[in-house]
Amino acid sequence: MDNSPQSISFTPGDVGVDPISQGDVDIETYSVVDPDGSFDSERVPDLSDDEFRDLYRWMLVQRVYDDRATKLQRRGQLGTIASGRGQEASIVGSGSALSLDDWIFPYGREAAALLMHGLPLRDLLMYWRGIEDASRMRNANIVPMSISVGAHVPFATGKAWGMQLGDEDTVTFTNLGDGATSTGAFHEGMNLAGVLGVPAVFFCLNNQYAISLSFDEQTNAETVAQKALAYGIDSIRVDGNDVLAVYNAVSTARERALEGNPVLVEAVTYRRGAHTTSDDPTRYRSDEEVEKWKDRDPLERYRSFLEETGRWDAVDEAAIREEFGTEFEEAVEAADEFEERDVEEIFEYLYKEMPPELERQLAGLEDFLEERPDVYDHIERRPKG
Ligand SMILES: Cc1ncc(C[n+]2csc(CCOP(=O)(O)OP(=O)(O)O)c2C)c(N)n1
Ligand SMILES: [Mg+2]
Repeated sequence: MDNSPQSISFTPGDVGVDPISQGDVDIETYSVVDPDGSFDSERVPDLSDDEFRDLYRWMLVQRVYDDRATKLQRRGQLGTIASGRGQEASIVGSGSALSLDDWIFPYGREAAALLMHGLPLRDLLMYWRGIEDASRMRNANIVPMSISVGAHVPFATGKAWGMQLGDEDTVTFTNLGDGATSTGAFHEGMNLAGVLGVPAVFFCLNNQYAISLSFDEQTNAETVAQKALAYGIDSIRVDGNDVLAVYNAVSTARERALEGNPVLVEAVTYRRGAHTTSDDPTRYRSDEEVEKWKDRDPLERYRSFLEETGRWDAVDEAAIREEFGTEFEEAVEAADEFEERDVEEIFEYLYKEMPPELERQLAGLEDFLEERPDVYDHIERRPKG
């Protein structure tokens, strides 16, 4: 028998089947106020003068918070801090489009949104001091921050499922970064949200970097928004430096989510500062790039809108800075007064009752500290409340 391979007469090649590619989907980036300050009056939301001014106030609060918290970290009084500089419009536009009854799943940069939903400033500072107790997120419908990138997305879907089953008139609102959209958890959570039609809004602050990895290096997708379509979820791509556009986008997404259509919102923005205080961004991006985005500053753009519409004169920028500065100092003092905790506290929060494996680890730590009291001294010197 002849064992030689059968000759194949087919000629592989392009026979004219048209694949669908990402370029076939036209994704608009929604905006209201352009970088040059001109705006589309038909898209301006129906807010009172005070509400328009409040959006500015909260953006300024975010900026002052970032500056002051960064200084506090430099003085050794915070463990680290993830600044929202450059992303104020995304943070404030989204936070103000939510109801206080909604549940926020935060990821770390959205200080102003958490404060406007009731989180005490003291607790936010204590969180960045590494005080576990602050993760209780007192006084607010906010879950602990997801430091594990993207891991909160399935939980947000699950919580939204509970809201759906309980016939509640609320949504879950998840803040996540562009990097999070490359994790498995993001895709699982989105898929399930689509299948169940839960009241969930996923808000991606596409700030162009996941630490040092640029958006282009991280994904071949041209947008984050398109990722939703694979799961039968609607999406909105919005200029994340335009506070009114973000407000409109998230308001719309929220309404749709309440009707059983989860929505992914991609806010296109830029992380102007370092990833956290432990990062040096000059090692991986150019000054020109940073300058380009400085020209798209969200506060300046919104200020020009307020000027143009006759609302700026009643904004007292110095008073806002001073008032929040005082609040910040009081919050630091209150954090300093928080009862000191032992390092063993880190074992106490995961389970209601400590399981044997954690008990074993805790005993190991205690033995180690007994042998090496010098290490305990080092731990004692860490900043805390
Ligand atoms: C599961 C997981 N992998 C890696 C890290 C380390 N890490 C912390 S933040 C970060 C990048 C996050 O980027 P992005 O989601 O774009 O959010 P951004 O910080 O830019 O706002 C990484 C990789 C982590 N915390 N969790
Ligand atoms: Mg990012």
